[in-house]
Amino acid sequence: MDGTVGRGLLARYGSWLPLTAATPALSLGEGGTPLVHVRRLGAQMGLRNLHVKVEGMNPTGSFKDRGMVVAVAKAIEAGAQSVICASTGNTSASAAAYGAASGLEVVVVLPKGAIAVGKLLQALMAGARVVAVDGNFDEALAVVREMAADDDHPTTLVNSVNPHRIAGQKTAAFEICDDLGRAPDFLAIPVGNAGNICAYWAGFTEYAMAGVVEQRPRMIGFQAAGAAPIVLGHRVDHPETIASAIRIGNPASWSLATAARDESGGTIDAVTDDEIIAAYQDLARSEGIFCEPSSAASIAGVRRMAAAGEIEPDALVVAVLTGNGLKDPNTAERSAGDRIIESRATMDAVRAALGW
Ligand code: AN7
Repeated sequence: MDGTVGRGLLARYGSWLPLTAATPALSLGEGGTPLVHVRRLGAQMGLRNLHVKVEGMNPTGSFKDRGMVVAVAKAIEAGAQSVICASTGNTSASAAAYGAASGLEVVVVLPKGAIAVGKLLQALMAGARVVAVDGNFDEALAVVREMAADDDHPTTLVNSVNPHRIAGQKTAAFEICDDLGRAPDFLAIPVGNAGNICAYWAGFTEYAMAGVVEQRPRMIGFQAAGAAPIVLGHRVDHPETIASAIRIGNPASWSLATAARDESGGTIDAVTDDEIIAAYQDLARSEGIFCEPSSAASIAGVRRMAAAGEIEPDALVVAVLTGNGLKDPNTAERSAGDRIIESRATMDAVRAALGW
């Protein structure tokens, strides 16, 4: 331990971040998330070295906190009093929390009725001003970009088009290399607005340039089949998937993401909702790790590639689990099924109900 673990990313990775003497020491304890070797799930896929990076362990339950701590700290440094974002849920939960901790006005613009309930409640509980628009995420992002560009009412945009978000999120790649003592062979990641895949690639590249690691991984990104613009090669006007966090039809970081894919010798592919839900259930049942549906896209993709022989059994694979399953109780309820056994409150009755 270097003495800064547990004090957040600005302290732990400050020398790799765009900080100055005037950047406030903001932290909710983000980063330092577990890298778990998932042996049982790996064995089911024929992979001996499958690991998951459990980003749902961040303070607001997703990887967004890594980018948000930097974006909000830099906004404060620049004198901002207000931040704004569009979101499929996690960005808004994170902006709301870091904004609350900093005394900023937070405005979040959300696609109405399309946000997992936990994420919406996180934003509301933290006191964010929530605007639900009758459009999808891509339309909401267009609105907040316009608002942030207009000087009439100054506010700082904290979506991943803000470069400080990407700077913060690259620290997850550093942590993976620090934990493994090298870079993995494959880095599997869900792709929505496509900021995170670029952030990881930037992190691996910086570590390689500095000689901390020798190689960089192949980046393998996965979109949901109903919201797969990068795979299809064209915008999707009406994206649809059960994985609401990645229901995005026109990713802001599209060209950077394809550059990361190509430079790394990787791929960006689509996985179906059925594959996503199967991976979501298998992670929970085989490993006790409860991620949100969108996060499971990375595992669904790894499973597909392993079955096709595109990932060798001994490859060192890290799949990023971007968010916590508790955020989306409605999807969990539908996936868990009606599995509660009712019984009278006696030992004999409970034993009988169990068939013991
Ligand atoms: C759990 O919160 O876009 O490809 O507005 O919440 O960097 O967009 C969330 C995205 C993956 C995709 N997994 O990451 C938002 C938002 C989870 C997410 C992604 C998101 P990007």
